[in-house]
Amino acid sequence: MRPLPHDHLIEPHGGELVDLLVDQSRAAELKEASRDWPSWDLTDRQVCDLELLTNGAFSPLRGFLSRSDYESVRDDMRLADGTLWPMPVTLDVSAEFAGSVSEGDAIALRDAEGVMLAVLHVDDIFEPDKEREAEAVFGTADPHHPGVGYLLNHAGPVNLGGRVEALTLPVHYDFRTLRRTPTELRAEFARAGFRKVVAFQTRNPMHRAHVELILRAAKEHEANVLVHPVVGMTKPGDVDHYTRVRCYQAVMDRYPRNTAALALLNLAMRMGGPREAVWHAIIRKNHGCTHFIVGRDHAGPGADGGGQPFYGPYDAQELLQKYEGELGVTMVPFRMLVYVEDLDEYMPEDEVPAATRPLSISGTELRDRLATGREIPEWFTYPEVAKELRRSYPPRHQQGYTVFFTGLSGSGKSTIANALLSKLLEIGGRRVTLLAGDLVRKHLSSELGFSREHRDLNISRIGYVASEITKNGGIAICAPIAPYDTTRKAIRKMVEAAGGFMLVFVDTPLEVCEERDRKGLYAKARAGIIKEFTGISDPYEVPDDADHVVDTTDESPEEAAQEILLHLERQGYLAPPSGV
Ligand code: PPS
Repeated sequence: MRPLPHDHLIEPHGGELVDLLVDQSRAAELKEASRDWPSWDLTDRQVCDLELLTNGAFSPLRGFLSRSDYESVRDDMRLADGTLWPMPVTLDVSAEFAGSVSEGDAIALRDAEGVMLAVLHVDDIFEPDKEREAEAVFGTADPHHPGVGYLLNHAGPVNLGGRVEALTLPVHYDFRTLRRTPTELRAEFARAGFRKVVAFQTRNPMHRAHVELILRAAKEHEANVLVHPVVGMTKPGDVDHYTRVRCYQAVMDRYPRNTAALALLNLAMRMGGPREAVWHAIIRKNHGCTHFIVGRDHAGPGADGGGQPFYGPYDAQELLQKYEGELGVTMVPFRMLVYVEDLDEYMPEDEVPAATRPLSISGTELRDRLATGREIPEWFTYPEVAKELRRSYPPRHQQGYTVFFTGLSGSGKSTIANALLSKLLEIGGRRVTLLAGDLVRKHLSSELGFSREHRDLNISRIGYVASEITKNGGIAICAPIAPYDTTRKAIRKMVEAAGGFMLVFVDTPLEVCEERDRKGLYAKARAGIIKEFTGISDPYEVPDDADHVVDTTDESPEEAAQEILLHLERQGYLAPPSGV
């Protein structure tokens, strides 16, 4: 194998952009040699980091931080040679994997499909002090902070540091023309004659306030605009990037012709507030920008366990201001813009004249308006953005949901589920699937018995199918015994990520079920012919989170199904009468 080039790991800011992609012959050589090397399967975050290392967005980094760089970044926001760098970019691995590697080894870095993306030449193997890192980088060790939660609860215990040689950039199949490397964007700005470029970072859909803010910044600094949203990893619960990018595209012609560009950044955010703002500025400088907008609560992590914000709203502006000279990026600070109805104008919140009425709509309120199909005013967002959001977030009565029955054998689950199915089909306009216990046991779980392990497997299969139906806008009705609380809760979580979920506990007492004994199973269970029978020789954990409880000793199946229908109506899941 050819000896490794002796380049330095780092270059100061202002140097050439780093490009870690090797040529074809070196790539072939590395691939051949990698047959004998250990392989590390990169996490989603690590794939994002590797992409930005490879394409130079993280210049001057040439690899994952070694111990000395890591400690220096953590404590002083600088690499060991003094270059400003605020965020640890580390390759965390399991203790087991770290045990299979020695300093001086090379390892293959692979994506989830097993494609070899790069080689790491391991210089350093070290265990980070995670609490200390959290305190130093994020200012807190509270795991409610998403960056801290990731570090403490997900990241592996050992870091591998060293230089990277990349064979290929990770492949993206979506919005390909918008994914531009720092080199490509710099070249594009040069071609377009953009000398000054102000970058706008975002992880949210852009509404009128954002566009107004960017236009003001551009005018003030006589600069062109780069709308540079993050599409890698943002804050859990954010609007998905497909929807957001369609929204960004929809408003690009609101900027004066030939003065604005849109490109996507596959960054894995840490929600690190002030330090992250400095990091974002460095990344934008690498993409050829001269100015960087920092608004209120930049890269904010949300609230701590006590409901308090982790950072002050303008802490990020203050920190970046200290370093803008050193970085050669002009920070463009912005106060929150609000809409003043009397003047039909957006203005910073602290400039609103007394006796006028500032308006704004929070993210929560916007979600609520979408869910209930209420109007989204034009002063707040452009009709084309509202249309995209409505496509992705239809009102509740067009969203998918799951009605999940639980209860003892013979409690009446299936009968009520069938009655509900008929009623929903009579109303019409929706696709409904009944995952009846016996059909599931026949088609999905025929090999399973009734041990805890098998029951859990059975329920998680039902939950998975229900979540897929829900995600695709259908209605799933499930009616298994589902005796275990933790399993039911896991299903709720999975389905709620895709749409609505309603847990119905059919609370028919064991004595009543046993007396009915429609299938004769209770008698067999009592006689010990059927083992592990729920309620007799196997547990049933009563739910503490049921959205609706039915007692069939008082209610007929017809009445119970009607009650559930009314519950669904109250929650907004039934279509309003036509014409409304
Ligand atoms: S589970 O626990 O949710 O996986 O069970 P489920 O898939 O709903 O299957 C329950 C039906 O299987 C019959 N059956 C038993 N139930 C409980 N315990 C044991 N050991 C058992 N063996 C067979 C029973 O008919 C259940 O149907 P339902 O409709 O609930 O009466």
